[in-house]
Amino acid sequence: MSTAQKHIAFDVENIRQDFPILNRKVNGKPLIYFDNAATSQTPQQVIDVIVDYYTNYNANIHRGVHSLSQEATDAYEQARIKIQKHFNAKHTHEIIYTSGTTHGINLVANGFSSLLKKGDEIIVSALEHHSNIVPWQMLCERTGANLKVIPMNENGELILSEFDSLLNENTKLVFVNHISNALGTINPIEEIIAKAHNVGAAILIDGAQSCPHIKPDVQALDVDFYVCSAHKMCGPTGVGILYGKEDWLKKLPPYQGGGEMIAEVSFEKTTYADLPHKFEAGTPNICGGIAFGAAIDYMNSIGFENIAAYENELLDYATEQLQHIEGLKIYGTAKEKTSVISFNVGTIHPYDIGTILDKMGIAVRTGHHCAQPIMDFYKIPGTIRASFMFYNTKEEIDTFIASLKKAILMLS
Ligand code: C6P
Repeated sequence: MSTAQKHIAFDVENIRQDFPILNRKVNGKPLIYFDNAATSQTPQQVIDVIVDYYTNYNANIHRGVHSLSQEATDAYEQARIKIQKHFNAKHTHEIIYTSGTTHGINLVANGFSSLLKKGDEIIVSALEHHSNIVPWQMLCERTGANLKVIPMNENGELILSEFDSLLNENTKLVFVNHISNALGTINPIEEIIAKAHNVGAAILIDGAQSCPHIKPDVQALDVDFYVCSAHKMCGPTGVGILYGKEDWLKKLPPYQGGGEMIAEVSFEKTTYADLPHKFEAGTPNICGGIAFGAAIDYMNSIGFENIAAYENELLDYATEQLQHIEGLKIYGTAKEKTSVISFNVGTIHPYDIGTILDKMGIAVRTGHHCAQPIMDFYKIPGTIRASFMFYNTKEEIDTFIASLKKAILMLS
């Protein structure tokens, strides 16, 4: 399909009708929502699934013989199959429901406590969110393993030649995000995964920012663990998944103990349930899991290729206009980038610009974006971050640019 055809197929005005929140006003102005990297908005199709669940078949799962419990169990497990297909996992039981990316990373980090010893090495990247740094630091404290960091360059790209020199036979684990939340850099994860495997290390990819834009094929990537959150891809908060290769999930001990994750319990001995339930203690976010399946259906109905092509247009359009604003500096100019733009204007504090933009109905994120090492690299306290999804428009970008110019005038 040519780019022109793709563009015609992408009817953004029609798509926007699916998102009721886009009709609301904020501070008397039509909402322009450019904080999609923090959380995406929810289409009516997903809201309907949530309402249907609580209206018609709310029940606990895997526990009751009654009809409501069976309906809820079926819907929850059907959603798991949908998610498996979306990520192209080999087995349904390789999809573990979590409360989100942070939970998935902590589950794996905790599991490796019994597999690492003093002197082992784990490698993280300079581009990580705190969720993909702190759990590994805690793991190092527990085990005596050492944490090493793949450095980044001024454009916000990882320096892969430095990664090569960090890898050795002591490297046991590597963790990298697919896309940086603070800069939008798309990391070359195929290469990173292959390099990690060359020295026998396992690799976890944090897909929190990639899953809204890219459809990952975990088998083709040959990745060991991949994590994401539903709320960044048109689903609800409080649910996500950990994909893990079957062999690794079998090797890792359970994360939490409780109901649902056991085979048999006595005071003498407890045996654990098979995958995936071994990692799913307690009553899960049942409605969230079902709605996550609906969100994946929704995004696939638009098509990830269409989404990426359209969002790239928005990225180029906004970048071009921002570059013409005097004193404005964009952080993160990687060749491979998604629709996230982090910037500052002169010495104006990002928070001040964010506050004025909010008064004009425009939602952006300001601050360190839970990625303080990136801010330290650039020697700044934070940035203003505008992040676009497929339901945003060029007209919204025009309004944003005009409003930003007004804010700069007010603060200069
Ligand atoms: N980033 C942002 O505004 P949770 O909170 O568990 O759903 O996702 C954590 C997380 C992990 N990794 C990356 C790359 C992320 O971007 C995030 C969440 C949001 O950038 C909220 S801090």
